[in-house]
Amino acid sequence: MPHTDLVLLHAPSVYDFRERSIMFGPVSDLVPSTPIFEMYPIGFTTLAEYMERRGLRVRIVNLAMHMLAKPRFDVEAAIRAMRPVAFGIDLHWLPHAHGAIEIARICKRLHPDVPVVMGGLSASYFHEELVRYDCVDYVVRGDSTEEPFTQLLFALRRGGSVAGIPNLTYKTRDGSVVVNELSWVPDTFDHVKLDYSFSMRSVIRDRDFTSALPFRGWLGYPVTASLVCRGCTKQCPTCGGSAYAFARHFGRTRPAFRDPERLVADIKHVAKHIPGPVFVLNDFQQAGPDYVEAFIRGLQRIDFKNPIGFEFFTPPSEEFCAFLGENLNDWSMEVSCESHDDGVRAAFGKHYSFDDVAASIRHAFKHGCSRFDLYFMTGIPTQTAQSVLDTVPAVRELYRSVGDDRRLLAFISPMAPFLDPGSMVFDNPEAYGYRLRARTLEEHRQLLLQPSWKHILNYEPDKMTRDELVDTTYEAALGLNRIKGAIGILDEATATATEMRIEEARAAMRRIDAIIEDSDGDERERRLAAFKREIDQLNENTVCVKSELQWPRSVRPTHVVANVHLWLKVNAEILFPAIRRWRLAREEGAA
Ligand code: B12
Ligand code: SF4
Repeated sequence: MPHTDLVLLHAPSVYDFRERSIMFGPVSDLVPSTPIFEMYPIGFTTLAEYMERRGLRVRIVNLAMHMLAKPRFDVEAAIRAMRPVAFGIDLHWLPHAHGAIEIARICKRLHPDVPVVMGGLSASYFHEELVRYDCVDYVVRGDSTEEPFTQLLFALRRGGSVAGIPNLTYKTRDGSVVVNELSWVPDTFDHVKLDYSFSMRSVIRDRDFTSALPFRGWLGYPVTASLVCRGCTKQCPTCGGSAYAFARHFGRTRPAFRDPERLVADIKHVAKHIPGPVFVLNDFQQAGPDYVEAFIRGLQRIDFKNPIGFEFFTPPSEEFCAFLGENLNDWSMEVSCESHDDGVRAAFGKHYSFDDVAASIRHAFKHGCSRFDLYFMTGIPTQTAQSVLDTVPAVRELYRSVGDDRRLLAFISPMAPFLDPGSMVFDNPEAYGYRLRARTLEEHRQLLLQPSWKHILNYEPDKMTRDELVDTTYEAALGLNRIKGAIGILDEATATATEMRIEEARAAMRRIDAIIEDSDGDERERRLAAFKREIDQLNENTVCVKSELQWPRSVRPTHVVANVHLWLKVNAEILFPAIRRWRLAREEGAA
């Protein structure tokens, strides 16, 4: 391996998931990952490309993906073979609390002299607790760590002081914790590249395809995400990425938007190389009408052909849908309305009616929207078990009101495994009708090892028990599955298979409860272990199948040409490093 300054490691959510019997449940059914959350933060690519422009050498190794892909993949052997200046491990999503710390422990044990650096939103929230673990040397806080982390790496390389590095939490030799100011919080999102070029080049350069894969199954469904901003203008009370959470814990008082022309260029670059749909996250309407105009006209100018999907925080108006229809070829949208009940939705901080949702769906379809994904959630403030069950007839009625249009896809899933740290509810649970089952990082680590998602949940709402939450989530999912089967969105075989899986998952949850009730210690472990194969099969695709989330794609000859061209360029850079230096200097000048 050539000299590497930084190896960025992404851990599975639970390190030894291959040995443990844990019924993770439908925690990741509505994202592309499996329940071990193998997707690494997009920020790995912004960190890597920013650092490479400054002359550092960075490698991303997706350990979670390797462990999924090869049941015998030897994590320790892989880490032992690495010799970077520092290891970086993300603890961005709290569900990685177990895996991330176990990987840090392995790094420290095998390479006691190599510093371990952690970061991400959860690491930032729990920074003082995290840095006290023996295996962690530094935490770089905040939503934008490219510059401070680069400064840290240069300081580590030359053995210099870290006292002046912004956003850094660290331990001194005597073990005391120092918290530097969280002052590197850029106003814009323009200092980085978000066009996947680092990942594409690194596949060819490092000959490690698995590490670059964002999630299992990506090759069959190569979806990519484009990001409009860092931060959010909304105040959803359970969200650790809300305006409140950013202001209170991550030093950001307003979102940092990406220049719309850069966003268009990102999307154009992705589409040149990758045939899949592009998903634009973080509602671009937040940035105001001029941004909307510039972005959509930009997509029109490049005559964007791949399917493109947008996340919207509120149901779009007719005028807006018409504007999208006039300018785009193949567009879809996604809205999370959380509940059919206007009161529950308002308690979640979303102030629009279910009638507004229905109207927006009709407008979207009238103006050519390819599909409209509508998300519902269980476990949210003020929601009762009955309210969850009432979602089903309300959704049936909604389908009727749009003429049973098969382009509408409704989904339901639980707020799981965790209520987000840093959210308003996490900071003040009683005010929102919640009891927290874990507060500290260590408590969350321990929860992740519980045998089922009911036991892993870090909260219990006042209005329903965890048993009711689990049971009504499965019941509502059955209801939505039947509706989609009846309308013909799902073929009979798929709808029947999903129904069976939900029923089996429910039965498995009951069986786990029974094991917990009448056994403990080794006996309990033995009985759970005997059940592992079944549990593993039920852990994926419970409330729906991943293919339901997928939009169509098409490979064109231009993709093949573009990728062969890139392959040649990267290999030329390996043979002639001066070419690479010239490119990085040019990119740095353009940034
Ligand atoms: C985009 C997004 C997604 C995308 C993920 C795309 C991706 N690969 O990153 C999708 C939709 C797939 C997703 C899924 C999930 N998400 Co999400 N997501 C977001 C969102 C909307 C924006 C994040 C973003 O734009 N980041 C910008 C990118 C460029 O930066 P970054 O990746 O964060 O990385 C920077 C820093 O975090 C830090 N950093 C990251 N890693 C490391 C490592 C080191 C060593 C260092 C030093 C720094 C560092 O530095 C990076 C560079 O500056 C936020 C909400 C928000 N408003 O922020 C929620 C959010 C991050 N997601 C959240 C959650 C809970 C999830 C899920 C667990 C939900 C679920 N149960 O399925 C899954 C996990 C998926 C997985 N890992 O497999 C929570 C996290 C709360 C928490 N603290 O745990 C958030 C805050 C809000 C929410 N509820 O949605 N998510
Ligand atoms: S859940 Fe709400 S607060 Fe969180 S990122 Fe989405 S819109 Fe913003």
